[in-house]
Amino acid sequence: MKAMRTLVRTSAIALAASLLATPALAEDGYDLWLRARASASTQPVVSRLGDTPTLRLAEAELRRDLPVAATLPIVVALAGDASLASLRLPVGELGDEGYLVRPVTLGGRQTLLVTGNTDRGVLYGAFALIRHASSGNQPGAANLRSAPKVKLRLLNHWDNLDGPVERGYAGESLWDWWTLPDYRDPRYTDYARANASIGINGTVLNNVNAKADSLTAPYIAKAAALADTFRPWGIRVYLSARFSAPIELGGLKTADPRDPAVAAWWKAKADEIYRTIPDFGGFLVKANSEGQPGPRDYGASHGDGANMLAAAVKPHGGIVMWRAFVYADTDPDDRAKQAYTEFKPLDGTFADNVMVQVKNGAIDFQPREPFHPLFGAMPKTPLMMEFQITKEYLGQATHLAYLGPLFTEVLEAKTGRGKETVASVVDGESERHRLTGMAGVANIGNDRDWTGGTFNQANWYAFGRLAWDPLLDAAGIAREWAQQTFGTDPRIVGPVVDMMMRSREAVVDYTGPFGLAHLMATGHHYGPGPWVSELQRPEWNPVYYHRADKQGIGFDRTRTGSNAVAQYAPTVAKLYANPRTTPEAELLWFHHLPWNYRLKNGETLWDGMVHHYDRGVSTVTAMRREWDGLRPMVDAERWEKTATFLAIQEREARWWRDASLAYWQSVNGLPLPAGSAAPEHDLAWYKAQQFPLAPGNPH
Ligand code: GCW
Repeated sequence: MKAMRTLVRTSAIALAASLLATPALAEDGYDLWLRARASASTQPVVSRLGDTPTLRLAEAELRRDLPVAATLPIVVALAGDASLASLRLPVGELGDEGYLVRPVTLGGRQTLLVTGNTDRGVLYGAFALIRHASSGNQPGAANLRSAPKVKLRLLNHWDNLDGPVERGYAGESLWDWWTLPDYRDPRYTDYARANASIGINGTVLNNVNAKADSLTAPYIAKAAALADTFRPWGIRVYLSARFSAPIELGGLKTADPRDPAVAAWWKAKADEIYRTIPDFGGFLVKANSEGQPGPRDYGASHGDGANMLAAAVKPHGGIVMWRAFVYADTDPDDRAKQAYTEFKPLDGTFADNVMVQVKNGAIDFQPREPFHPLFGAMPKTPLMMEFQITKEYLGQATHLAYLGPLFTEVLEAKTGRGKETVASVVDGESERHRLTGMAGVANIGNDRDWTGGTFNQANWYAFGRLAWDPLLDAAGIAREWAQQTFGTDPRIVGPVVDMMMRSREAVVDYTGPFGLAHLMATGHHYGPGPWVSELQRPEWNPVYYHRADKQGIGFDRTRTGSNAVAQYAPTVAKLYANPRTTPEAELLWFHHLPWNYRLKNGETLWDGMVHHYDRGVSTVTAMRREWDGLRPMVDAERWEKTATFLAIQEREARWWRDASLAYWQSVNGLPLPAGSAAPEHDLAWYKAQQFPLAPGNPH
């Protein structure tokens, strides 16, 4: 008995101690950047004029999540509400998604008004005010006004219908297609809310490597259940369409877009979808790329294919996003040139509800690529930007790489046509296109923290913010994310932003400096494989991209090589044609240079490369140290996971460096510069590493 009592008492003490040590809320990252909550003492007074599901959400968000006491009562209302008429608010330029938040006198009372021309605008205004307050500002004095510069701000999920996510590193698909449409996981709502908070207004539910099944009646009903859940949050659903579906589902002999029976099948399919999902957004298509079917199978063009589908959704207001990510196994030309060669001649031939979706660079989401030459080259066609949020080639979920600088570097690039930048092509300013869009390949799965690690959440966040306004700067976005994610104390925000802003360049440095690309191991794309040369198609092999030999390294894309530089506007092409005027960060993307080529700082190319690899590793070491210093200020759970991931990253940065240097040395026979350590193992050891079960790799 006594023993029992002692036991009870000891466990009570242990329990009390553990309660003291454990924060009241589980700090598992589920709340993303939406961690702010109003407390009893800060609970704002919020009222609402008008009644729609979306207005109610705006009201509820503010009531629950405004973290700082608002000195004024808050009113959410549509700008067209009769009681606001006398205020003559400047809402004309807000369009149908913009918002205005400002103090006004309403019915003789000072109030903080959150308004927009539509309820979606009001909801974005509510989130903007919460963001403003969670970043340490006084809500009472808020004067916020913004309208999205880009119309379609979409996530692309590469989710397969049976669960796995292609290039996904955060668990399985969020969508449980099996239990849909009956069971609507509450998490679908949390997903929509997180997206709405950063302005994302559409989502493509299934993989671009699509199965026709997603277009069958049961799957349309499942997609409709998601659409119903997302709708109040201003989010529409889209589907990836498999081009050969008329054969697979419709029993037709062909999917030739010029065949009237094929066009009729798609039209009937679109009608069926819109009967179930009246605000369905449209189709995303990967055609004639990496084994996917498409119009080229029948000698028809990408334009024929896109326009036929566009005609099917047009009566319902839908659109087609046709991907330009094509390269043919029959084409021996430089892979970097093929999308431009295929699509540029089609400029002006697309229907007005088609967008051509172009990856940020001409190869494939590498740690660094020059901007895609199609941006600026198809003025008559609205081009949609495709970024990859999931870090397929940048260390996947474990390596910390904040993609803000990667995204903005591309958006800020000048196309060489007057003042035009990639951002001004994408946001439509350049050619005044009505349709504009930005897509991000999602990094979301059913992991508790959504993205497989706290810092990966920042990439989802940054994508949303840049899709809203492509001119925002990466450091500013990092700061507001850090403030909302870890609190506003400058002693944590400063180091976190510093780590983030160095992180992507570190990955470039330890995986492939000076514009080297596509050096990853086969299939999973995780670790180094610069030696790989035996794959069936030349452009699948890293040796195709780096072309290293005893004399030098790099891909000659000038006139003496593939002449890919000629795909850029003349002023840009001229810069890229000469190694002296090519930015050194992109040097070996455009030039094959001798190992003893002199860099601007006087070093040889080889020594410079080694120093970049060294710097990549030492930056990760420094990031680790910075994070160690934050231990007392971050909750244990999130701190621990990031600390462990940084340890993995440091080890693997060294692996990347050592494996790469061992290989380059086997090619050039050069010694390492003084002070640089020899690789830990010999080349054979690195070559022997195999990871057949790495995640995200389609089988
Ligand atoms: O990034 C590459 C990936 C493929 C992907 C393809 C694409 C969906 O390795 O997994 O397929 O590009 O963008 O279509």
